[in-house]
Amino acid sequence: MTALSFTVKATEGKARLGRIETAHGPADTPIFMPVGTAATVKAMTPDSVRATGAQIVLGNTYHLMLRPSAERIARLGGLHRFMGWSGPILTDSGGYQVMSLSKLRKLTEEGVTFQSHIDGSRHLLTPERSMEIQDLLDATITMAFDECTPYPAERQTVAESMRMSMRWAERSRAAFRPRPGYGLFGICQGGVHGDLRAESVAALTAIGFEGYAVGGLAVGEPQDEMFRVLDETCPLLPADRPRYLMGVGKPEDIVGAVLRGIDMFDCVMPTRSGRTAQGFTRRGEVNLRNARHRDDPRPLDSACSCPACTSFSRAYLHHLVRAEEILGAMLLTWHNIQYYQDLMAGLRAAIGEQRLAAFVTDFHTTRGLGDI
Ligand code: PRF
Ligand code: ZN
Repeated sequence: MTALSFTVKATEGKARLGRIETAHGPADTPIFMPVGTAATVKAMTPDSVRATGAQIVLGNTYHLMLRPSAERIARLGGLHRFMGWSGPILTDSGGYQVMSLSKLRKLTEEGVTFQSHIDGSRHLLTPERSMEIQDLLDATITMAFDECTPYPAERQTVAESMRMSMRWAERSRAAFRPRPGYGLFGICQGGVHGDLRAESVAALTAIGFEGYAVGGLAVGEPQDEMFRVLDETCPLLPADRPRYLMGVGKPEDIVGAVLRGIDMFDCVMPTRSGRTAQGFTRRGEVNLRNARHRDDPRPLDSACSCPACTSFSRAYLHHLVRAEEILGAMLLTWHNIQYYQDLMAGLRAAIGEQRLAAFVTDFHTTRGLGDI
């Protein structure tokens, strides 16, 4: 076995049904990967994450290097054993989280120096150190070290940032230790500029990666801008490698991106909003804190098979949220991840049966009806 492999099983338009085979098992695409930043998908046990149908979870270089450290996790047998998740793990490379979370950061050609948001300690993250950390964590899928260009930005700033990320991509490839069933993904940058995106894809494909991510999107640009960038970028990416849209997104963003040829997604939305009383349903999002739920004996989403929906009422979930009971966050997180996994399973089945267009029409129609 060489690096992880990817097979496209069916297509409909630009959408693809595929399978990634890795050292830690398979993953069916289009896939949504729950975020497990600090070696835990917040409020979920690994068994419950698995029960939703999730096949890959995310980890973060930035958080884990600061606490409990990559070296400690390596001594304890790697991230899979440490967090009790035996399936594939994808780790982000750290640069994005440094820019959004740390204080006093300084970016140079070498990498980024920053102060921890936890204790103020100083650290250096370079492409080489990021590869070393992700190797110590035993990440199934390692992400190249990049800079997520802020939005909006001057075209010249976007171009220079993208070109540095491409030099970092080359250093990431050189420092990555290949292993059977593992892989390194490059990350395309270039903001909302089609020609810069094309230059970035050319640089990445010349280096060669097991998969290709589209970074630098979902950073505040309108949805139609994001979709236009995907329209222009996806056709340039190698057809035989998985494509990952980083940090996306809302259900309608995911559906639109699958239609444009994206295979992989991650987002804090289902987990984070589960802790702030937001529940995703087939008829749109509902806030369980709202008083309209307090006497409602019906399930959150009657089409959902999760414990929150099969064992409890909206009134009970409302009560848990209002009383700030931990179970409220647990049940809503479970439900939201289940919703995202059901959406992905629906998309995969539809592509496999060549009825994606009808599936997408129904998806938008049902959401348009609104709750109740
Ligand atoms: N780069 C990396 N991680 C990311 C992004 C990126 O551009 C984004 C952009 N939405 C989310 N996470 N390395
Ligand atoms: Zn549910």
